[in-house]
Amino acid sequence: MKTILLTGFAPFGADTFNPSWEALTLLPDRWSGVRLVKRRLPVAYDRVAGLLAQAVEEVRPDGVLCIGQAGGRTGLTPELVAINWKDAVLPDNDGVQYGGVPICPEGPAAYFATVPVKEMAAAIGQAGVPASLSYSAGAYVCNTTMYCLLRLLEGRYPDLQGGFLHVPYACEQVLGRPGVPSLPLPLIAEGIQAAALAVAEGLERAENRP
Ligand code: PCA
Repeated sequence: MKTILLTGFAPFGADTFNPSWEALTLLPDRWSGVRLVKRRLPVAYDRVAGLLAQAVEEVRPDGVLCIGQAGGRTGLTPELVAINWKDAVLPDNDGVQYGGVPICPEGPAAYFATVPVKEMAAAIGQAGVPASLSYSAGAYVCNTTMYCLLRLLEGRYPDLQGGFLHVPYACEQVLGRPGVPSLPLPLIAEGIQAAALAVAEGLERAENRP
């Protein structure tokens, strides 16, 4: 049985709800031969790397999929790439703000996801949930999280796959904001579940290759 570590975030900015974490609370711990372990991360540039490293060490999963909210997107979007850059007007929940600096001055310019992003987008779509591949995770805390995750895995856990999935607002977040795209939370949860299964199936296929 494959174990996938799923992380979601606390609310940030003007929001009091973050669908990335709330959707994870709707998912089972085991299903379809996959074990899902869930952790909530703070929206904090300087703390996510350490907390992720702790969680990976403790859980020893086969794959890690970090999840965050991308308000304004219309579907779930597996991220292809994380860039070595922090740049956002919005401070994080610790009050830290970066206006264009590298995450890791000695690190590479970018890391590609090692989870199968195209298969994930296809699997989410097949589950009836809007999805497409994204080529930018932005330059706020989610991008930092993805970059630090992939750097951690490359250095210490080269057999482990990692990636990031952005999810849109849940419907309850956009009440009174006509025109802002959203999806029902249970649908976001189904899409995450399909993505996690695609990661686990990809690992199994790779193992069974002659
Ligand atoms: N989304 C933010 C950080 C936390 C979250 O859920 C982002 O896209 O960077």
